[in-house]
Amino acid sequence: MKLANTLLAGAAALAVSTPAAMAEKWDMPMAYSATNFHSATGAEFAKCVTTGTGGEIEIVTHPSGSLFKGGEIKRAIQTGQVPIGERLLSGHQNENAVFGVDSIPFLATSFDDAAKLWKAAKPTMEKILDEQNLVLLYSVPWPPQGLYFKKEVNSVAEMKGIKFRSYNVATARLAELTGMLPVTIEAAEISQAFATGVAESMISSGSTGYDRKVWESLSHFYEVDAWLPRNYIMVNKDAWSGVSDGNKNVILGCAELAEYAGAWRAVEYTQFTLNGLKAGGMTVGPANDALVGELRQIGETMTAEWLEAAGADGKAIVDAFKAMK
Ligand code: PCA
Repeated sequence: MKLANTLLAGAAALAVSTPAAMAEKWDMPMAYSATNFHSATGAEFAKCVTTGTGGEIEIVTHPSGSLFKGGEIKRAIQTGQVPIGERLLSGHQNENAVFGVDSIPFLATSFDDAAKLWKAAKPTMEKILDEQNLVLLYSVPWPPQGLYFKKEVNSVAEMKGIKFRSYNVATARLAELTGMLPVTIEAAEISQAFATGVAESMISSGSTGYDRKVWESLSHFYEVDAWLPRNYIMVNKDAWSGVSDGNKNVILGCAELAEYAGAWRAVEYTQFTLNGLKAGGMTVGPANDALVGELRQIGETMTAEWLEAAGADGKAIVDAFKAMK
């Protein structure tokens, strides 16, 4: 008993003499290539936090799905395996349809509209994430989504039977509605999937096609501008509660800067990567009007389905977004 008391007293003295906040290392898994603008933004954010907290919190990013794959990142943070990370927001549409608000075809098709839609959706997202033991820090859009093929395509009929790489619920549904065969593949693995014929087509940004050098297997990119999905950075709520108020302010400041810088980078990266696809030998341009018309019809079906699934929360977001336009 006496020994226990002495040990406790010793431990208390040690706690008092230790600096108020011990240096902590926060590993931050990210799913996309190190050279991608989301990863570059995350690396700057990490540096900002490390510098701003005087090294009390050192964030180390792990891009390319090297620590956890995209599909594993949210759970890893929720369960405290890592304190922080980045994930595609619409990757959780199967948990709650509201997460897929940014992947409704033709609802928000420009950077401006995507920013408005995010503003309308953010309070609801924060609430849902909070209920899941997560704190939302910042979010950055991907460039507009277009269709990749290994042949010229001018109608939905010509898509029938094509193996289509999907990355969320909406992309898998798009495949079904166009008669294609969806197969879910992480961005980090698409070069391999296209090279081996596991997939022959996808909808994504010029950015992801460029990052993964898809011209080695595919030939056409149609700028459909169907939607602009988002990535977001989240922190485990328990990890967040352990952060001092001063350091929370630093992290929030760095997050605001990252959100702004990331959005700017996304715009810059759009044309740069479309040029890159062309330089790689791909045919890059708008889809023809007939195909766009057919895709818009499919978009209407998907909008109705989403509104049905997302209920009152979903409708409130879409209404708030439309009121801002
Ligand atoms: N790239 C990511 C998501 C959206 C995008 O443009 C991907 O294809 O996985």
